[in-house]
Amino acid sequence: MASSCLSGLGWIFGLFFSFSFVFFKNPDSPGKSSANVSPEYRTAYHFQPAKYWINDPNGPVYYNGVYHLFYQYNPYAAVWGNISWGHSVSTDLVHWTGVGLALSPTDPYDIDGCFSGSITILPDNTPVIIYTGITSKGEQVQNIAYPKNVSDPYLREWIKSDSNPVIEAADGVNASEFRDPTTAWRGRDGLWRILIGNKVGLGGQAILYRSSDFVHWVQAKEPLHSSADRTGVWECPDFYSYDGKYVLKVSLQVNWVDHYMLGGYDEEKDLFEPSEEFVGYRNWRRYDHGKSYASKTFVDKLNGRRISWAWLNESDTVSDAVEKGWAGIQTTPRVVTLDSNGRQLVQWPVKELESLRKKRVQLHDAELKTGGLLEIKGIRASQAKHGLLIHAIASFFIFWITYADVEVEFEVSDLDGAEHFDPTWLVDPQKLCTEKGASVQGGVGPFGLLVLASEDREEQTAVYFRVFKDHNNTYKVLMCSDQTRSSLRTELDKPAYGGFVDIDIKKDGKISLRTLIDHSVVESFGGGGRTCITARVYPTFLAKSDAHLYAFNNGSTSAKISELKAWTMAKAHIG
Ligand code: DQQ
Repeated sequence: MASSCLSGLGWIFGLFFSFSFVFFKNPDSPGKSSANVSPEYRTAYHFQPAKYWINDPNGPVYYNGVYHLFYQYNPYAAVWGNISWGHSVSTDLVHWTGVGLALSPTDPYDIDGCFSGSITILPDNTPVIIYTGITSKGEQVQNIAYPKNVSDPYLREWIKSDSNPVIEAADGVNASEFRDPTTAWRGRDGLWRILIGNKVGLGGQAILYRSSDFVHWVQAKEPLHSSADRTGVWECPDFYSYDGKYVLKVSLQVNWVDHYMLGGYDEEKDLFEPSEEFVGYRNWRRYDHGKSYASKTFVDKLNGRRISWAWLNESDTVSDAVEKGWAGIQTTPRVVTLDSNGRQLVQWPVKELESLRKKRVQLHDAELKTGGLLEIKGIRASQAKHGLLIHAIASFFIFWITYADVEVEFEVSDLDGAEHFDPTWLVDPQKLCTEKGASVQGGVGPFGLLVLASEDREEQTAVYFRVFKDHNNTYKVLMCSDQTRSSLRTELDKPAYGGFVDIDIKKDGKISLRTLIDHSVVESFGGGGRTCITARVYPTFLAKSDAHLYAFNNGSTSAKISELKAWTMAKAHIG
């Protein structure tokens, strides 16, 4: 509330001084805290409930005109525990209303937690939840629940089945790592199939079960897929297809990353076979190279698209979470498609999010020379720094960038100066981003954005690209999201995330970046969503003053912003 009042005041202030853009919040104003627990860190449009802890998205579904998002929730504290299913509903995927708990740990088969699971809509149009319950012995079993009243548009109350648990781990199956059932699909034989994530040896597997009635389940002889690589348990499996190409996603605690394989599915044998380039855990791709985990997709029947959510964990400390009274948020809902080259998935925020876009700043053909730094704000044509040349500008003179949506296209016509590429770098792009930070001069790049930056840029999150040339004269594009300078606080988790972007920079000459900035979130999509990197950041200055946004180039070759559009965002109703 305080922040929206201040934002209104800022507008008036900005209108008055027509060319000044930054407006300051009074550091002493009520409700503003300089402490680590400022309300400024709560998100404006990334989903989080009104209070307390959340983790995995569960059972997302579109049903009778309403989107439902369930999530792992602690209804008593801002730390993991008492795991229940929170439940919020929406008609547009942007504004959300909490409708209470769908599942609570009340029965012998889930008394120690209602863990993750999914929803399937049965042929008679009844939605059914299948989820993992933790028994008092710590065993993981699978349970089902139905809406108490399917004519309640919000499906507020859920009744657990008398048949629970409907699946218990068979002899020889590790019952303490046996969880997170998928949405079911039906085979040609009419039987339902689900997958359950499991650990086997040091590796993992997706165990397949079949059922004719959703209550009685029989384990298939073979898992849908398994790996002896040291992946540990496969959490939150997800399995779906695009025109005959199948995706198997698993969430791995070994690195807290969602990995996926593309491949084929033999429906007769119920076996998934990864394509050659996805064989071996090291060759699995990542949904997101940052802090994003336990994702789950669903089919939005209304718009014929597949949408994914994922949990964004904290980078702040547990004691701060307790003091703030909340921890954990969700990514924006992202449409997931298969790239036209068939080699990878592409993710993009749902178009509904654009309804929050307000004031826009736009730039065309702005050249970023070596060392160039351009502040994105209400810009005057004379504003040039460090060799920066602005050919054309458009403008609003006030811009609120604590929560914003930025789309930019960088053009690089001269690739001759690209640094030499060492193929071993493919193994660990995060290490490469750590070594080659935004201020380390390169050949082509680093160029990109500095977001959530303080006025003196002591605090900044750099989202940027570097282009390398390998011995075959082909080019590799690295994307980084560097948190190392995101906050002056040292106790935060502040890695420099990285991933390669699968585009042909020589042919295209361009690379796009979209970054969703939301108080303590920087969610970035490189190359049209081919590479996604999400970060949680807690700059100290945000408690007292507003954020700045810059474009920069620290390469020895010029880059151009062919187009930049940045919108301030309205606050969504979330909770
Ligand atoms: N979170 C749930 C589990 C799942 C894990 C527990 C993944 O069901 O395996 O809160 O984050």
